[in-house]
Amino acid sequence: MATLKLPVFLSKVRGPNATLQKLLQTKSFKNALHKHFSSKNATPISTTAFPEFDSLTNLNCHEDLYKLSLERPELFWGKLARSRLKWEKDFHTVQDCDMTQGKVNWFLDGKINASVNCIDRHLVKYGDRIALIWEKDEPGSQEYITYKQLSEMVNRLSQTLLNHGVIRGDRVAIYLPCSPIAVAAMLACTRIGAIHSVVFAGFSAEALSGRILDAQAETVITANEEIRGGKTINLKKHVDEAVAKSPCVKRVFVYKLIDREIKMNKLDIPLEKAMSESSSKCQPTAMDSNDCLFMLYTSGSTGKPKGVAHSHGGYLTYAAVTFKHVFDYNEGEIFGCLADIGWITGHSYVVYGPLLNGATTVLYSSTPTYPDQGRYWETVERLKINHLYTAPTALRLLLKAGDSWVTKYDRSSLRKLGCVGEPLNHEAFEWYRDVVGENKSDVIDTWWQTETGGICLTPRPSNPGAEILPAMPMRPFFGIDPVLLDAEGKEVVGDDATGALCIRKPWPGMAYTIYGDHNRFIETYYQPFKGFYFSGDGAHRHPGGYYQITGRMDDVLNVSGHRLGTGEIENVMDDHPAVAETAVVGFEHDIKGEGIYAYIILKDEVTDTFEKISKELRELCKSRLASYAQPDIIQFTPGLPKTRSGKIMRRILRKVAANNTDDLGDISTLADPSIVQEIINNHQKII
Ligand code: 6R9
Repeated sequence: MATLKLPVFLSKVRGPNATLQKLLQTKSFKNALHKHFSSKNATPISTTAFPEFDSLTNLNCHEDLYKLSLERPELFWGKLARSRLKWEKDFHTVQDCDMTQGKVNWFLDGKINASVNCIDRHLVKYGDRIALIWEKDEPGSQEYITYKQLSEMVNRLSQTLLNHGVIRGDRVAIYLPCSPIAVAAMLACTRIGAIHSVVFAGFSAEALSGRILDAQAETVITANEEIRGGKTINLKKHVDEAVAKSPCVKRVFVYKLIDREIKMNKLDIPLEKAMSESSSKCQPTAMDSNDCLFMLYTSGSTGKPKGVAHSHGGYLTYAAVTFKHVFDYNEGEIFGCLADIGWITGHSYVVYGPLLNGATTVLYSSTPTYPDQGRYWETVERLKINHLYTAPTALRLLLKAGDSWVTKYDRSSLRKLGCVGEPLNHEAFEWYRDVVGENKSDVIDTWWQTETGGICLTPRPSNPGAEILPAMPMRPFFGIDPVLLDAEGKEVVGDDATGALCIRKPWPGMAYTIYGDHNRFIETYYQPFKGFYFSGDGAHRHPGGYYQITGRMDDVLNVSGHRLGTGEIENVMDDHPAVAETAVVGFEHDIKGEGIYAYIILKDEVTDTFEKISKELRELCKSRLASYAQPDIIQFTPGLPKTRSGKIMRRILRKVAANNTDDLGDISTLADPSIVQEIINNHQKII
């Protein structure tokens, strides 16, 4: 077999990370570690959490069950898949995966339908239970949808799809905001075996048509308009533009989310009318466990977006089990994942995870700051949310607004505070825990990806008294065997190690291909480190075996031969009292190879001069990290170029830092493209 060339950025993974080591010497880390080691390490397993394993008498603690999940995956996942899901036909083999070839097959020969699992099987006992709470843009205008009502919507919609010629295996693009009709559209596809491809409704027409074309989708489901943050957004206009560039489209279902007439085109079908004319009963199609359930394009901050594809049995099992045990969800609780359904977080923890567990899930379709910065907390009080799951970027934004926005609302319903999407810095972690949660709720930093299907690292998977250390996802979920590898592909061992974060053993939530490009799937995830799934992230393993994400491997800087995670520098500067948010990139430096360029957003009320704050920031980096970790250039900016899912598009920051702004590439997926020009203008002032 030919030797494979490692991607260029992997050459940066070498040796222990000196900077991170220094960070570990800080007081807050030492205190946390001390607390951890002075407490009991093994934690008793909650016996009610896993009735499937009652008969196994040798399971005494969480660690025993984790060990079982790795050593006997057939037993572990086989039992859970059978007891947590309803199968039309039982599977004969739990898995047939080969990590050396990127071959993924789960629950072979099993037949299953996702909508039956999310809805039908709850109807007899829980038909009148609230399935969805639609938190609309105006506070107080929420709508409640029961499982019975959702069932009728899904049946009529799936029958509508069939009536108009959509068949099993067809790709259906869904361009809708987080709303009951969007959830119904996803589940209607699954009922008839069509593959949904949800495209975030904030994406441009160009981004939408790129995804429609890649999937060769013949059907689009959209709405006339939506209102978000008090502003009306004309979704149909984007769809019209996209469809004009996508000859594969044969039909466009248009739902009237806002009561206003719009111009209908030749391919358009009014969805309400079509649904009212369709039967309220639609026979579900039994799908093969390894048929495609959905595809979802990754954020596309680099290269052409990838249509990450998930299959039925594996994904559904993993979504159901992680939802229940990561958040320790109890029947009757209200789960408030504030992500949009356009992202994997919305798929797994707004739609599939909650509905598979018969939970009540919130569909949040406003912004974090509409009508003011208290919106999240007012929503928690009004809806009595028990589990809140959001992103660090939102937390940092709200932290900046001040505590009074939080404390004026009653948050006593909150039991778990989850977080996902990027590293949760210490300041945001502490604020979430102490101010939002009043020190009464667990803060759960969860690490996972579109490709992993569900949460892989999480502090407390049904593991009651387990210690939670600040700002890291810590422990692997059941069945997840994380490994750190160096540039040569050698495992970095020990409890104080840094490397490329890979996963050694198959787990049910893993994606099985990139739609239409299986080679790219293998090249991206399975070739960099033969025999392992490569996440693209770096991680540090702390004493106790706890994982902390150091950031994307492609965001690692090499300054004077020292490796520095941009996230590490950002974390330190985020702690400065005047700073709201930071982003660090590398730029070509004559002497050091790579220099550090820091973009800083200050809090609103700051009165100190830029000079004074710059000096303090450099001092902070020097004292907390190392002398070489001080930014060479600091640019104060009113905002950062963020994708609509809140990820900073560092590619743009790198180009501005390199003074190379002629070709910034596609910026249409940014939440606010105008910020780019402001950053360029400020940059010119700095030089
Ligand atoms: C679920 C989701 C995946 C990338 C991932 C990593 C970053 C996610 C994180 C985190 C640090 C966490 N990421 N969770 N980084 N700590 N808890 O976000 O999926 O949109 O595919 O992004 O997000 O870099 O590789 P996705």
